[in-house]
Amino acid sequence: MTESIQKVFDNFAVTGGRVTKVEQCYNGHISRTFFVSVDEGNEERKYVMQEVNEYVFSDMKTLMENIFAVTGFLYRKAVENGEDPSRSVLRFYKTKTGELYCRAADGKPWRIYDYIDGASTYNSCPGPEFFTEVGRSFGNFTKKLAGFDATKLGEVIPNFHNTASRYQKFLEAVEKNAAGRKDGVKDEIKFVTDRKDICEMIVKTLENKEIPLRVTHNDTKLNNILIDDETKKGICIIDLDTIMPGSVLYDFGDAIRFGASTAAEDETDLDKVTVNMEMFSAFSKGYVGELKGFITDQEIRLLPLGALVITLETGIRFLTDYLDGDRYFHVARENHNLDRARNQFKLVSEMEKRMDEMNKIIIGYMNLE
Ligand code: GN1
Ligand code: MG
Repeated sequence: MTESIQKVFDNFAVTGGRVTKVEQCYNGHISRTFFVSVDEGNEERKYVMQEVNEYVFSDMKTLMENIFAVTGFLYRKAVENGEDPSRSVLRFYKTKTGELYCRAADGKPWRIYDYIDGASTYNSCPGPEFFTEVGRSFGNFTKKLAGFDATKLGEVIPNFHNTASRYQKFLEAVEKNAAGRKDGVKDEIKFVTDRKDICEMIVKTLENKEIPLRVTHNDTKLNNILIDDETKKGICIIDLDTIMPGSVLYDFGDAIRFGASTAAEDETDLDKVTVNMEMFSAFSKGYVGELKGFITDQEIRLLPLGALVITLETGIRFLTDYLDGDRYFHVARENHNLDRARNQFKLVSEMEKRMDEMNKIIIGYMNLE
């Protein structure tokens, strides 16, 4: 591994040196991520190197142009605000020939950025205060991006959070039955088709301009934020691949789907899967607190719907991929995508029971001065 990573590393316009250690990070479901230590002569430095999944990101050029544009914008903003950009913005490097990524000998695309020391990602939430801070950080990210010119962004994955179109693609996958798995998932298919209306709710409110499109992150899982090890503050938002015009409902919703669930996304004991309302409230406090007065009241009112819709959408995506034969999300075991889908559907049912309670919590934060 070290040798092949070294070859890729040597393409980039970094100080350069000998790769001494490579650790794989298994958090993401899409790309392959490695923490790479390099002996640069007088110092040891660490980088993050990623092999991007081109099945998911078919337009590498646009993807990387987006990332350089967004990180450049955030860098300038951090400097203006007197923040240290080396800890609050990912710093990507071009190749020695000025390209935004390079290709390894096997043709796969790679990119590199500085590793930020003294900070960690989390796959489960240690406590409510921590989750309030995560909510504040994601809210703040949306705020910062408000000044970013959305016309500079290419749509890397068209209709990424268009839940109605996800529903249609799901029906096509059922029809196609590419992996011959349809008969084993009749109950799950029914769970989805029973909720066709829910899939259309946010799309409609965006279409009729009840809520606006904003530049959003679109993948606000808890493990896409770096938390400072000492201060426990959110310092840097990572995984910038899906920054596109979207809705705060999805960003809020995805953070709840992952961070306020009482179990991991692929937990198979469904009795363990529900929404932790204390966590829901904690995140809402940070998110609404940061964005109140900045986003519209209607957006705030609809945030709980975001949690429900994105959880359903994510379940639909896992089930679609299961039906397609596991082509999109990395799987580590048999039926992994099906386990994930069932888990998300259980969470949807739990959220459905608590919509009133969630709405009340949100209204409470909305009215706080
Ligand atoms: C993927 O790459 P990762 O693991 O942060 C996916 C998200 C899903 C998530 C489900 C580009 O995110 O949309 O919500 O898995 N990213 C893409 O865990 O499809
Ligand atoms: Mg990620």
